[in-house]
Amino acid sequence: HAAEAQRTDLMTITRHALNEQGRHPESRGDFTILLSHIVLGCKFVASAVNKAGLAKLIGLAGETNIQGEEQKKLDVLSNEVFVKALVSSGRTCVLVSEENEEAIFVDAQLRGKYCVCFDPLDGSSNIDCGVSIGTIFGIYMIKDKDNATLEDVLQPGTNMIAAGYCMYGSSCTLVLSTGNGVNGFTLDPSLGEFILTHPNIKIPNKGKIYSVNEGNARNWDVPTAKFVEKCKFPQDGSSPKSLRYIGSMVADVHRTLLYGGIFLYPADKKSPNGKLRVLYEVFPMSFLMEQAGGQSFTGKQRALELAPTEIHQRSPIFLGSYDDVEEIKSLYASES
Ligand code: AFP
Repeated sequence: HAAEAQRTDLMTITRHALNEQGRHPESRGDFTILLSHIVLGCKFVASAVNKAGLAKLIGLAGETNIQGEEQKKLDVLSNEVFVKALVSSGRTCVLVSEENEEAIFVDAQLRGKYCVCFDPLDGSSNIDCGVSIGTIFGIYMIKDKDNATLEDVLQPGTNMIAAGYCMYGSSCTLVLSTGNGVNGFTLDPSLGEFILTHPNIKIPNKGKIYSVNEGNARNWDVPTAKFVEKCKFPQDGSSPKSLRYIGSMVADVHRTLLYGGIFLYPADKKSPNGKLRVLYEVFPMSFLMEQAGGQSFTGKQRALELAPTEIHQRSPIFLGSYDDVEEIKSLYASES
């Protein structure tokens, strides 16, 4: 249709959230407001990341230190923007950030019903070479606003009501689930709006890609080693899988979600719990994978059923296409 060449009916992320709200007649728009504050944080980081290279070369306002310190600053800056945006939304109660050792309890007069666990700038070791990085977030409902405790953020991932990530890559994409499938929105820089570009994302049942830091191979356990061996030397007549590993979880998971395959950060002898953090890496990504028709497994159980006891706890993780995760599950099952 020639008439479709220029789209005029734009589904912004706010419009989408308002539509979703229609499914919950009791809702008063609190989630939409919370989301708009998260989106503000993402737009800020997107713009700051774009300028990061320039800041280093020519020094942007106030940034006189050219010893590579703006990299650290970008983490810290992004965190401050997110914390302030979340608190000022008036819709949050407990916040957990990768950047803060302790959980943040919002002052009583600004308290709302949501708890947000987030990593404001994940994969930050990739900033200096311009590789994709991202923000990850998971959202819970508070049990009792007047008695907020750490228990409110130490819930199993199955209690999450929404999760998402924003990838700062060749384009800026925000992927979100509120428990009703997964949708992807791309930032139109000329409008400053996230527009629905990837409606109802479903991960292929089986993929041709595996994604892992193979430099850790000598410390892997037997099921992980067997699995990767099978990716390279399949015994069932199928073609070997391709290896893709960026080292930036958002980018590796985003590719896995769109193209299919498996992403793994397993346990190894040196790191018995792997590297990735349960609250703001493992849970949100597992929630999105399941909502897209894939699976997520820790080596012992369904990842979302983990019951965390510490806010910065780590867990091994295998997530992606349903059939590919099924294979690693059966390798662990035959091991025990
Ligand atoms: P950085 O923030 O230090 O770059 O770590 C990124 C990360 O937490 C995650 O985004 C990657 O998936 C993972 O670490 C990569 O870890 P390895 O460098 O050990 O492969």
